Amino acid sequence: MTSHEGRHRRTGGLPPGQHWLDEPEIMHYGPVPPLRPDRWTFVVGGATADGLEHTFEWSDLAELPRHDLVADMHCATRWSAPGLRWAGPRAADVIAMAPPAPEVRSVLVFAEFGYAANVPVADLAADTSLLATTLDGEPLTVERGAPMRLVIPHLYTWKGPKWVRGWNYLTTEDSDLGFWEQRGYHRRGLAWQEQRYDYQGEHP
Ligand SMILES: Nc1nc2c(c(=O)[nH]1)N[C@H]1C(S)=C(S)[C@@H](COP(=O)(O)O)O[C@H]1N2
Ligand SMILES: [Mo]
Repeated sequence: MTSHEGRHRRTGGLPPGQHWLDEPEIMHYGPVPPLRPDRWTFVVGGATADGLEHTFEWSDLAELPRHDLVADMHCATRWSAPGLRWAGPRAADVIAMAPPAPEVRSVLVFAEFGYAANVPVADLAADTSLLATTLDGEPLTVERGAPMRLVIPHLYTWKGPKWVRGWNYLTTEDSDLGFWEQRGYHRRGLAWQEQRYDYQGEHP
């Protein structure tokens, strides 16, 4: 396992029920979408503070400060991959530009082809939650989610849509569920508490 000492160094421990893989498997449901930056927008809607839908162009998000993050990846199918080096704007900076109404506790983050995931706003707003555009210093490949992918390292990786296109703020009346949440997976998905399935403990 010498590669853990090089580019891919583990940054944290191994959450319960996981085993290490050197490289993350490329994993997603459905086809890889074509890269069309000219038609790309990022939309924040649902219960926003001002009641409006906010649409960002690529150039709007490219102006935001960029942050580096080295993080392990934890897939709910039980593999973890060490030391991925991501960079991009913080999700928190997009929340600041299009904030939620006060009662909002969670979002449905959505991507191309209808993939989506439920994420608590508090997790999305964490300093370590990035809208990554590079991996290991290179622009994301299309298989890894180009042009942009959400990375929330403390949650299982299904909470980080590749080809992310925005999110909707949910109120307690909204029952929208993401792709895996519709199939019985957990609303929060905290890897450290092994929140794989919905029946495993509390969620917001
Ligand atoms: N759009 C989209 N994003 C997705 C998925 C998906 O099916 N569609 N799968 C998730 C899951 S379950 C995992 S483990 C990671 C895999 O990322 P990788 O292909 O870079 O290893 O992507 C996540 N993001
Ligand atoms: Mo996964």
